[in-house]
Amino acid sequence: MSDTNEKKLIFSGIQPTGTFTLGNYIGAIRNWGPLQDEYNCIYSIVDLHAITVRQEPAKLRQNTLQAYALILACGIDPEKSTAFIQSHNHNHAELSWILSCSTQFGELSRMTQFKDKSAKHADDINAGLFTYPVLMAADILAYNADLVPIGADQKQHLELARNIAGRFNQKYGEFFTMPEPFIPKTGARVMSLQDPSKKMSKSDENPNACVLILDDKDTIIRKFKRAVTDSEAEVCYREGKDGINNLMTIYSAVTGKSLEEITSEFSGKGYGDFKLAVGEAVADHLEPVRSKYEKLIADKAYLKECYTAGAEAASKITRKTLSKVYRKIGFVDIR
Ligand code: ATP
Ligand code: LTN
Repeated sequence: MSDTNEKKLIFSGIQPTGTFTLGNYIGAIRNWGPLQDEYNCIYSIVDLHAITVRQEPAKLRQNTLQAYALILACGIDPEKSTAFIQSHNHNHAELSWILSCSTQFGELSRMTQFKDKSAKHADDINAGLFTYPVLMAADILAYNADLVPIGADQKQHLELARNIAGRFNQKYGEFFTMPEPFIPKTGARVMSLQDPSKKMSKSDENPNACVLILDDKDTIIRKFKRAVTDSEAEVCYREGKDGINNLMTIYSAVTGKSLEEITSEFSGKGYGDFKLAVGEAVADHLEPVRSKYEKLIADKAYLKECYTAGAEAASKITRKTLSKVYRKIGFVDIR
């Protein structure tokens, strides 16, 4: 048996709904690259998910290419991993239909992301927004993924994917692998810089609430300087200090320093010094990503070559899954 077959399989996805935030980066994508040697990794730009909220077609196309270039800039090596655009592999949508017949209306109604997004897009509570977690389950189960690297906000969706897999296995016999979440210890939930009780999100209307990974150094420093904190002047991680806790988490994630080390580094110093240090550390950390991105986005032919090969490799795996699923369900074989 080849080495490749012994490795566990990882799948994750990210929506092309805008430039990635520092939250997406720390909570998800930056963890993807280091997994490539130890696991078989499959990463997708999930454009089918993105259209659950209204998208302007030209902008979606641009965001999808940008997102693809960004994951490569963040360290995904298309020679080591399979990196593709979700709509290029039709098997995801097909399996999603099958799995929706093993999903209960009640369990979808309990999804907090559905509640949040339907409150935010009250004029367009479409069926796709409701069934979104079934498509996410299909993304994962189509590859029989063992591990799914995600931020903490996606844990509920992953639990649902496990329930759907379990129900299918119970009905038709053991088939799908039970996927496990892979959530980072530091930075699993990066909060908004303007309202630290809310998660940092690409779709936030307030541009000062989130740092984008393509923001330049001055912009990053300015956003951190304006970050909402408390009226004390003590840099320490404590309940009730959500703003400072968030900045400490971010600083720890980009410098590797522990919370204790950060507390002693800034003891006797004010929030101004601390915010500036966080801004500088984040900007320096993101600089190589930004310059790699600039090169990649200028080379559309290379990107096309990568996502075409990625889609072929991905489809090859999922075609097999789907034909086994069809047989299990009792569909008539055409061959
Ligand atoms: P949108 O605002 O369009 O809903 P989003 O910013 O929430 O998008 P997604 O594409 O839904 O981003 O998420 C991609 C990955 O980033 C997921 O694994 C998700 O858990 C992670 N993630 C998103 N926001 C954060 C955050 N604030 N902190 C940590 N991880 C996050
Ligand atoms: N639902 C996720 C994005 C996503 C995903 C996936 C993540 C779609 N399919 C499969 C991991 C595995 C989100 O909104 N962040």
